[in-house]
Amino acid sequence: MEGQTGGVDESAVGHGYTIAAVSKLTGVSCHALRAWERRYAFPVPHRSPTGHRRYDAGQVGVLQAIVRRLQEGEAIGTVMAELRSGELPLPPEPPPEGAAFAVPQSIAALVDRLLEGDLRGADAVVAEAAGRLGPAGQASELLGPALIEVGERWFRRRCDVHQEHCATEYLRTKLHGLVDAARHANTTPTRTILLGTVQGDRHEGGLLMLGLMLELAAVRALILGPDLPARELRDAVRRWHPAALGLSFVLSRNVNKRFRELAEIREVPVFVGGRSILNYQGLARRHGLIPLAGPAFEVVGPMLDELDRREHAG
Ligand code: B12
Repeated sequence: MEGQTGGVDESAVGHGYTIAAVSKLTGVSCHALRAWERRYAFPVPHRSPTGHRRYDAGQVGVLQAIVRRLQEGEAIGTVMAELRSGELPLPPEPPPEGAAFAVPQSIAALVDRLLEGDLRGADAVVAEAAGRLGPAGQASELLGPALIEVGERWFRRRCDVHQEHCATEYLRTKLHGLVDAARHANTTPTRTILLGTVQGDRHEGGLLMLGLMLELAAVRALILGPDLPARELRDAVRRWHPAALGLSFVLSRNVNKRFRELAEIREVPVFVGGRSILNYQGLARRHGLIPLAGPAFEVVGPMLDELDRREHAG
């Protein structure tokens, strides 16, 4: 199965493999790939600008290792548990040259410095980026992608947990700094939006990115942080009367249940975004929620347009 590329559209590789290509390369059906993503959180693809799944060469290699274990007669649940615990033998990392996703130089340099514990070196990379990018660019072109790259390296066992924690902590601190500076500069906010993640979801990178983009757009972002029960979100809405609530969905667990709880919050429009929302936009609408798929810098405009439209409608 390894090295078998016949029949796969190579043009897809520059932007990542399509689900059909991965299915051809690994022998795993498209249906199973989507089911494993939901059930075992692997393989989680990147998304093309139009929202289609795109897998990288490393994920294809891991899938091939999984298929080998399945062919040996092992059950999928056991193999996925082996993957999580680090027991599954994995193929070597594909070379970065010509890989499906070549990580831009400054992102790789920043992550390398952080994993070496070299914070001064990391500061130098960030300072260089700050010299050529505004705060939105620093967040969306360097800090956010670096956060994801750290996670990917940890996942591929190219770094240990303490290295990942140190790097993630640094990147979150930098994002907080940008949010703080934008908030100070935003002296006459036009409206307030509450931001959080739902119960069980501890990923706060998306919140910080969205908070930054909103502050830069003259909106006060009250970031409540991650992992909030719906009851707390509802109480916060009743206490502070914001113009809207924005929730980031990174994990796709219990989405149905969370949507049902959020449907009870009727006082303000509830926007839902984040990497998991792509698969659940119809379900969100059926619960009266407003899904916004895409990076924060792209969706802030439509979010504010929607609020304007609702305000004008009365
Ligand atoms: C950092 C990280 C962590 C950190 C989080 C630290 C923190 N305090 O935030 C830690 C180590 C805690 C962690 C834990 C886990 N993680 Co994690 N993590 C990540 C990682 C590497 C980056 C996430 C991130 O910050 N992204 C950066 C942000 C900026 O991007 P974003 O979320 O896509 O948001 C953008 C847009 O979507 C949009 N947006 C976001 N929210 C919103 C909201 C609205 C309203 C709008 C309009 C827009 C919008 O704006 C953002 C900027 O453009 C991702 C890998 C990845 N590829 O994303 C995995 C990932 C999200 N984690 C994953 C998993 C499985 C886990 C764990 C279950 C691992 C484990 N076995 O324990 C736990 C779960 C913890 C929990 N209960 O939540 C999976 C999720 C799969 C899934 N769909 O369910 C991922 C995708 C990794 C993978 N490749 O499998 N994780």
